[in-house]
Amino acid sequence: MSWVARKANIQGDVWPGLPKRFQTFLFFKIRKPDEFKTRLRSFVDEHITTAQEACDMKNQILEAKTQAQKHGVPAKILPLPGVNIAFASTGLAALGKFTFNEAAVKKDRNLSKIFKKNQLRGGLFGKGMYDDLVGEGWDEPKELRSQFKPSAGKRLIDGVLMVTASRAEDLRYKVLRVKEHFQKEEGSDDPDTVRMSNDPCLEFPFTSHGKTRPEKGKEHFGFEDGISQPLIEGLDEVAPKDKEPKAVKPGLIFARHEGDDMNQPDWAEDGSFLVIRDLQQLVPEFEKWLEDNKHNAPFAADSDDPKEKLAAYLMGRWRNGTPVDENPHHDKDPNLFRSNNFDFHPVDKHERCPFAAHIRKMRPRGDLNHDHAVIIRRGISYGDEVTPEEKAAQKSDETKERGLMFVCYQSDIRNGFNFLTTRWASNHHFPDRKANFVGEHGPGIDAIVGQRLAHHPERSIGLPDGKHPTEARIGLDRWVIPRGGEYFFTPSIKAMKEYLTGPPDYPPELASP
Ligand code: N7H
Repeated sequence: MSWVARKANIQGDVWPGLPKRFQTFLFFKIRKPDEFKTRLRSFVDEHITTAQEACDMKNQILEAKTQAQKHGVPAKILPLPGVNIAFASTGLAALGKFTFNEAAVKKDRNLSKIFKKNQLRGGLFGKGMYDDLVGEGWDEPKELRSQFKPSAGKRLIDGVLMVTASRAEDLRYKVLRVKEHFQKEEGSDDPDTVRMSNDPCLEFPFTSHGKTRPEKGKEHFGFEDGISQPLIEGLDEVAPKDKEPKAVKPGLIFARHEGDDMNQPDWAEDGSFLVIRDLQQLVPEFEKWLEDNKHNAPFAADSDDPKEKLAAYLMGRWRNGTPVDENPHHDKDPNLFRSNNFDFHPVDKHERCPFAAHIRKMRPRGDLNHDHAVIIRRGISYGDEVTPEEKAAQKSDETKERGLMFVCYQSDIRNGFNFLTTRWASNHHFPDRKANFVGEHGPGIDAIVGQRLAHHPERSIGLPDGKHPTEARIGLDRWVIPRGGEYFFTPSIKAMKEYLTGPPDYPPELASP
């Protein structure tokens, strides 16, 4: 299949991303699998936004911006709603397309063959986020939202419908249409008089909402986000600049492509694993810490703006996006605002970008010979702006939660999200082999998403101080609270029209957890 054909087969949020100022996450539970399958088949053509359609949307936005610039007027916001769907392992099991009972299935010769041919590989996907991250001790159950916790041993989420739009009213309209598609009474097809069923094939146990901040592009800590994404061979046509990371094999994101070693079943081709994670951000606390510590960091203390320099050290970019590797002194050069043209060389030093800065931990570029743990990020902020009262108290109001609905895609959760979080972000000694340059305590934990187990050292990062090895270290607080999430698989269009909506592979008693 050519890449042109694939664009009509891939869901658009995976690549190139759905344009979104507003997003609703409709987490669902499947009640009647057969009816759900029938409705899903027509839903795919009527509502799912493919990569091809998402590319067309992006072109329309670009054209509107060009026209607006030409006429010196603000660009018109185009509605451009989008919809994608993804399934948790429990959702695939509800469709009879995944089994948790491997041992029992393998006792039957026929089922055993089916298992070998069709079972989606990936132990973490099978387990789900709760069992994975609580089980391993990373997530604290008390901090997780109830919807992400199993109830009476049962997981509550079978899948997610993600609806996006550029205007709130278009989003509301599209969400209604999506719900109606799965929940209206049989035959009630006129949108003006639609009747919702009392016994629908799908329930929505809960819904989350994301919206971009008034300062578009910036997340709640005030950093420009969504700058650096991996370029994908065969899909992204732009050539990377000299120091930018090279394009990656498509198999790091898409199943059954070059670079994907998971040996997934045929039906999974062009699909991608999706991770959604609710990360609450303590913004006033983050600002207070910067204020309190701005004079404790060498070089920051005597810079023009110590607080901003300290923030830039933690992130690896100034808040306006300027990479500290390209300019550690200030953020005033407009050519660097969204630059991605850096590789941390010379990698035995961190005079410009601390080894433990968030972007260096999460995409180590020159620090690694092999770019193997790569994700595409599609997150969106949620919650309201910090109030003047919170600012004055330097403390988040418990009733006003805000954060990031972190969303990412990869062909293997263990080598993508899970690896980045547990092996890189949370490990004081990554990037590896830096002890000679930063001292025995290592580069430090990721200030944004590093998680700490009880037996781990206190949170800290090493900072440049002009010495060799550097000696300066600064203790960190925790400003991001993981509130739970789930692991999903985003199938291709073809998989949803054929395999997934076909007859079950296993009887319900052998499929269910
Ligand atoms: Fe991170 N932030 O807004 O503060 N992230 N991130 N992230 N992140 C990046 O380059 C942020 C999180 C990655 O290619 C930027 O687009 C926040 C998780 C990766 O150079 C900013 C949260 C994971 C990159 C933020 C959060 C990652 C990246 C710079 C949570 C993985 C690309 C802007 C609340 C498990 C690195 C940009 C590269 C960049 C923020 C979470 C990964 C500003 C607030 C959980 C791979």
